[in-house]
Amino acid sequence: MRWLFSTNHKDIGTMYFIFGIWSGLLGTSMSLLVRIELSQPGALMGNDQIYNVLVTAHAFLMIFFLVMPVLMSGFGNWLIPTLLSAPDMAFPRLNNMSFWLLPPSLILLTMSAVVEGGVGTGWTVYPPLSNNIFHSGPSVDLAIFSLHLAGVSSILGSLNFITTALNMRPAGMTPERTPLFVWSVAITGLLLVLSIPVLAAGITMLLTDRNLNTSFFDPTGGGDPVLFQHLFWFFGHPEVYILILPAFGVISHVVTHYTGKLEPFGSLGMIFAMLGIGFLGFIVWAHHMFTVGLDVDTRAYFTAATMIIAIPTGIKIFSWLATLHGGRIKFEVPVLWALGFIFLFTMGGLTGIMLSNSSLDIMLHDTYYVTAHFHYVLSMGAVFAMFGAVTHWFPLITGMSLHSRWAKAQFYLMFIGVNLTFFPQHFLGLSGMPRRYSDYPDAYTKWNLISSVGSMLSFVALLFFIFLLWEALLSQRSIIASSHVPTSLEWQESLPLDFHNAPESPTVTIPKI
Ligand code: HAS
Ligand code: CU
Repeated sequence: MRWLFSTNHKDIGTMYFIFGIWSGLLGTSMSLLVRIELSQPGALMGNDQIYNVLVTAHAFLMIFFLVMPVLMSGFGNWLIPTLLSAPDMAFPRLNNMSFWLLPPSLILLTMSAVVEGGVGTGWTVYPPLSNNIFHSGPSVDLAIFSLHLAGVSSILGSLNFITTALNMRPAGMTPERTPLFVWSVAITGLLLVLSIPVLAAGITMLLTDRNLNTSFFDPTGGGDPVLFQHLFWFFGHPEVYILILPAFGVISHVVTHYTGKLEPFGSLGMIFAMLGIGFLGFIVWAHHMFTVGLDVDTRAYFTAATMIIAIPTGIKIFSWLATLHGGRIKFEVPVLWALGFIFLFTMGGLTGIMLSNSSLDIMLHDTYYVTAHFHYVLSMGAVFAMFGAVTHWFPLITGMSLHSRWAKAQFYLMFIGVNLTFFPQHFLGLSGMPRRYSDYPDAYTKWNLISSVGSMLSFVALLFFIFLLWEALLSQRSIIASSHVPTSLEWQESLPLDFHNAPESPTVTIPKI
């Protein structure tokens, strides 16, 4: 059991993976219950609070306990020291502590769902629904403490990644030569350090409103519930870029690797694009609040500022396409995930641009159109990148390789499943079906049924993927025969011995993994 206390970046990365897989499965089971409830009109659970608790826990689990731990912390831990050829993270013991703050946070979250009525507020925890009148009992308090712990974990992890990226680069690896995944995680860390404290403030004020008779968000005491929305979304919007930036880093590496190119197209432009997305992410938050009664000038500003994000994001998309262009593409399974990512993330991005129009958003807000938008950028963006990363770096991490043909079949199954699930939700949203309800008029039945069937298909694909991981570990297929991704040990041994003390030299090679 000593590895539990390990300060080694690979051990800690692996612990994040195991943790993320576990909470991802829990989150998936909740999404399936949601889709079963919605597969036909009428009540299945017969309890709307339970339905809302499932929706809330699903979002928290997927965001804070699957995508962030796996994509940022898991792959960040495995790859960043390796890409920098550094011996470990800058603060190895802090690294272990960042991880170990998460299990208690997850325990608090699961407790919040099972004690008393559970948290049925949605992941946005808006008061007045989340105050002690509409959510009496300890559930919301437990969820707040869970977020506090996860927040501390994220801040400490971010400081570690930022410091490692700044200080542990080998001589000669100038910032613009630093690999894009390292940049993406460092920028994500910066976003977290700047945004989490604002969430912490908001939920702490909610905690005191609930328990200590303050009235920050209570108009009868001179407070304002809209203040909570501002605090939440000042965190919440950067958070969505926190989920997608490490995915961007992964996609850059995957498309470069399998096109046989030495570096991605427009590497410097991509660095600035990510910095631009990170900065703009902080000045667009009220596009989530167009219906609260913002004046028309404020709405015009937030619409315009939001649309500008299409430019740096477009730079990313077109740089990946340019990297693929003219390359000898080796169609292994990670490329399929990357191509799927580029196509479907762009679709999700375009519906985001639609939603950024405040006039349209007043109609579309809180409908399934929003649900479709964010699942395209998350389930087919962040999660596709995660699959891309797992399939690409599986040999590096385990020394074994996945069954290539079956893995391709698994991709196509998942691709069909998620599109079947989420594409119809655009139609439901455009015809006015609100999100976060457990029932709907008969007119919405067809697309809901198709969506539910899609979710079952995705679940089968997920089980297939777990089988693939198991099969690969069992098969002991050597990576030498079937893949050209070196293990990290091989990679480190292939470095020149004096790499760390090399004089500043423009010819230093960027590790290409
Ligand atoms: Fe979003 C709601 C707008 C990106 C996640 N988003 C959400 C929610 C989540 C989420 C989770 O303005 C729901 C939160 C909740 O629970 O309520 N989003 C955008 C915009 C972008 C965007 C403009 N979102 C993301 C990413 C996410 C994410 C990335 C996570 C991974 N989003 C919104 C808005 C809402 C919203 C509104 C609130 C809706 C409501 O009512 O609640 C952009 O970053 C997307 C940029 C990407 C592209 C594609 C590639 C660019 C190319 C360049 C050319 C394109 C141009 C545009 C010039 C644009 C290829 C042309 C325009 C056309 C329409 C053709
Ligand atoms: Cu946003």
